[in-house]
Amino acid sequence: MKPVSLIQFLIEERRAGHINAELSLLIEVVARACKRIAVATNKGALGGVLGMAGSDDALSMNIQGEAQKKLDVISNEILLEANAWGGHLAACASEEMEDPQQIPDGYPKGQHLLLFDPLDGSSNIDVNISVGTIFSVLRCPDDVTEPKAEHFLQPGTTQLAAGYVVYGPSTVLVLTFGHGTHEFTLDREVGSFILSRRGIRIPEETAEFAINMSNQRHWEAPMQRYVGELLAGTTGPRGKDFNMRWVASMVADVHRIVTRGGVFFYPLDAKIKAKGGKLRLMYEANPMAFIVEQAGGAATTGRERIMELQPTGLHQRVPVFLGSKKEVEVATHYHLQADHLQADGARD
Ligand code: FBP
Repeated sequence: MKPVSLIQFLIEERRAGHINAELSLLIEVVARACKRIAVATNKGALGGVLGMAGSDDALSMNIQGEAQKKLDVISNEILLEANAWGGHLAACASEEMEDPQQIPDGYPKGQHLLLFDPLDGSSNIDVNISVGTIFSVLRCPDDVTEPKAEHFLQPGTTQLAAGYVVYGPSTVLVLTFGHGTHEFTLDREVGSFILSRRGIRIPEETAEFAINMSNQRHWEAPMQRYVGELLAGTTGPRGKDFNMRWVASMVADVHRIVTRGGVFFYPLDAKIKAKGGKLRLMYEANPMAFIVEQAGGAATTGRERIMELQPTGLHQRVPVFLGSKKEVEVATHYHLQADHLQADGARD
């Protein structure tokens, strides 16, 4: 079969009326920026891109209060620069910046808002484990010329596009416009993303789960129960054995699920309760939920569908349960059931 490049695929999506020319250009620009990030990550120590940003006595901190890695800053700058002049954006927002970035004066503005986590899985950069970029695209409200944070606070169901790129043994882009989820692999010789899987389906059943087990004692009771049953395997109520994986790069853990099924959890726990969760709604949970749902999977907070949440803050954090539908439903059911029993108990 003749290889289909990302550009060709975008033209097909435009002809099908799924996207307009401006959104097509936006995706092209983001994909090109991610190719530059792939080159930087691939260079590793030889490119002087490993380690912390800032100096030993003055580490550079991001809005999340996290010490930034050099590649966090480099990736953020590459994406900002690439998206400044194309005329397809009204503004963009990043995990690494407190407020939205306006389009510099002198450049044309577009109808779209772009949100991104420029380099997900930062804790794995220096140990050569897969990291990635995650992005989400929204429409800018018509009468807004200088978008503020509040203009980005739209539910995940209003996303026009979402995607991630994994910088691993190969560089892979996974994308949805709401008409299925598709995978492209970077052909390094040609320098183009080539369609490698169209219309991905995540199996509803799975025997593989991903969670940071070291947080177990901090989990809520329904999460303890759910994971306890997975670990009990054939000796427990689930009657089958489950295997565990945890890369600690959300993009890599989600890409494994998009590739062969599985379920991923970053639940609420006593340590992060005050923050509302670990992962960010606008540029981690919402785009991944859109991608997974379009591939036949499910994504909840353990209680609600992630994509129906009304965002309250640009850097808001939420619990994340996503992947093979059956397991997300079981884990979510255990949480809702426990809430009902607690409510009943409170009433009695
Ligand atoms: P960032 O690296 O973008 O801050 O993302 C957070 C993240 O690294 C996710 O990619 C990953 O799933 C999770 O945190 C790992 O958490 P932990 O360190 O608790 O295992």
